[in-house]
Amino acid sequence: MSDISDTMMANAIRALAMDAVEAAKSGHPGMPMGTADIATVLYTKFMKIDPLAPDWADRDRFVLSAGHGSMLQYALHYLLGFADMTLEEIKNFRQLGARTAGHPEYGHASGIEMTTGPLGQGLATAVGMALSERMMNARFGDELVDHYTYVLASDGDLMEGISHEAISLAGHLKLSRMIVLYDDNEISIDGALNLSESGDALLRFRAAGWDATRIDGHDTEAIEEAITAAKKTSTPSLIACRTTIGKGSPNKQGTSGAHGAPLGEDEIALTRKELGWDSPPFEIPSKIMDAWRVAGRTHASTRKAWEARLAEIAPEQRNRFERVVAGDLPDRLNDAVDAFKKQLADDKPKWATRKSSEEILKVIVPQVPEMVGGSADLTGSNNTRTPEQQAVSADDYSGSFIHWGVREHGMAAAMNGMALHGGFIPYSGTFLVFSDYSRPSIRLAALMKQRAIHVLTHDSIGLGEDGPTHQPVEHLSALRAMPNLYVFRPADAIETLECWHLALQGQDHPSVLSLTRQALPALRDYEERNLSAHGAYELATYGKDPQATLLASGSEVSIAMAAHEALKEEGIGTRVVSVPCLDLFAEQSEETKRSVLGDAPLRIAIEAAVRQSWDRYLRDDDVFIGMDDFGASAPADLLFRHFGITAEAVIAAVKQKQ
Ligand SMILES: Cc1ncc(C[n+]2csc(CCOP(=O)(O)OP(=O)(O)O)c2C)c(N)n1
Repeated sequence: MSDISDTMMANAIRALAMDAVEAAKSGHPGMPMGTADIATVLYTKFMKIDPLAPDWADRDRFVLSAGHGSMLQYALHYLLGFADMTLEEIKNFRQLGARTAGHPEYGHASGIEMTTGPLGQGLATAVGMALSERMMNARFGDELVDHYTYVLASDGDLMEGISHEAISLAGHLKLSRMIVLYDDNEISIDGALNLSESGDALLRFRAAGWDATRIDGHDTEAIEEAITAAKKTSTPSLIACRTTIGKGSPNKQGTSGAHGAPLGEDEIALTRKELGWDSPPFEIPSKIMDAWRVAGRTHASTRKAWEARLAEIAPEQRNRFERVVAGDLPDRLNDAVDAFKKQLADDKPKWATRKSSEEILKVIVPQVPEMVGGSADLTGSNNTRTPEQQAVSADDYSGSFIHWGVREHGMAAAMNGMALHGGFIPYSGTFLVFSDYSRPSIRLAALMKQRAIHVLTHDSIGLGEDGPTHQPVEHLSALRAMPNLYVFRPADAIETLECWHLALQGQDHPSVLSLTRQALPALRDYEERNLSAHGAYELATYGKDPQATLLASGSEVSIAMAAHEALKEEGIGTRVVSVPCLDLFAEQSEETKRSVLGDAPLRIAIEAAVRQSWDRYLRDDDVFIGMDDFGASAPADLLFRHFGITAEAVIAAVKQKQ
């Protein structure tokens, strides 16, 4: 037995946190100092991880939902012996290029399970991780999948609205392997928590189907007992750990002054005394360091035993496990896509693109069984469920469709958790207009480079009578503004298939599929190449010197085609360029862009939405036909006429220029 106490080990975290924040002259010392005891017990007695194999698929997951306490995670990784978390990195806390960013960033350092910082996201994302664990377990068994998801959450995490969606989902799905350690320090930035909160967190979680206890978050035995008990319950668990923020700082602990500013040299000196910590900044006494490094090796043998088990299972099952964990698509998908493309070219169905998407899912989901569908209570409208897909429930996690309920934000966050966990490709649905409700989580998916596919239907005034509250207007431009998010807006069934294929192939980004409620004509013939892959392509052209290039996406491509045909009758030549993905088009070479845009004297962009994202391709005298205000409640055909988004308007604009 080591003679190093838990408290001495925790003090190593406290010292690293206060010294790194001091060196950076910015950061949050209070949270890591307050939660050091919880983290020490969790990581030395429970966390099934191996710092030498940080991506081991059956590791326990830890999510630092209170991302401002990032030094807690960095200190832990350094002490446990993660190779990439060197002392140099700790000293470079918050500096450009360092792994030790202000908030933990996924991909910057191994062992960081997700990017956190926007409060509430970690807690909600962890729901998707815990759900994935159960779903992978149902598919591959205890031998391969048997781990826990731990979350360290703060008052801010619990105050955010998304926490409601997250805890009710986790409770409903009985995610018993999700354990939330709540840093119950009664302090936030403005001061005491009771300035803005008087609810009972324990009752709230219990009401959602969790077990919940409160303990002294500095009593290491109590922490150990509580986690041991939580692991045994059949419900998700909340452990409210009453802590003192900035624990150890004589003048700042217990106050918001410890939250987000360096303690200052004098206070640090006093804190060292209080903690009995004699070492200079960034030095850890060797006995304490040894104790941490020994803790870091605890599960090396567990990991090796797991690898041995994996090596022994039937090759087919092992290959499938390894493929889905790596996120690779099965080879057979390409053939299935191509065959269906040929069929669509023959059949020329006049489907709404949401319906096309459903028919496509019927073809691809059986080929890609790691796809997990869902909808925020709009399954019949989003067309995201295939007949074979069974719903996932607390009694049976083997299905591949999730009824997320009316929880768009929680759904998008949990989808991120599923993508991060590995083993699944989450796709899900709501109306495009409600992407406003899930946007913060979509943004994190883009930042973390995660493949979450959002099927967003009812994508314009074309949805008709539900009116302006349901008609997206600014959403396409707003979503296109987000880096590393690809917004696909296909024009017909074949384009929808191409866009689905691109979204699936895009392993390092989230995608939006913006789909119509209303039926659309078939516009495309068979072509083996994925024409949508460059974001835009010439769909039709007439005349030696076309008068205009008509650029359009989604449902408006058929309007452009109607105008093109009518003008052709009159001997006036135009080109139609279908633009299923402006984000992909933006990435093309200048040469490709020039050739697609062409050199006709006039460009007309047509999209039943605001003009903003088209601006970079429109010159001063070019024309935009779309929306510049909210929509209205009426049948769709009438609305297109009312707002002047018609072939006649396009024809008039071309003729006016002549
Ligand atoms: C969505 C979101 N809103 C606001 C913030 C800014 N912020 C960071 S920490 C914090 C609250 C701090 O209180 P608490 O969560 O209790 O953390 P503690 O002070 O205990 O470290 C706020 C408002 C944020 N990170 N995310």
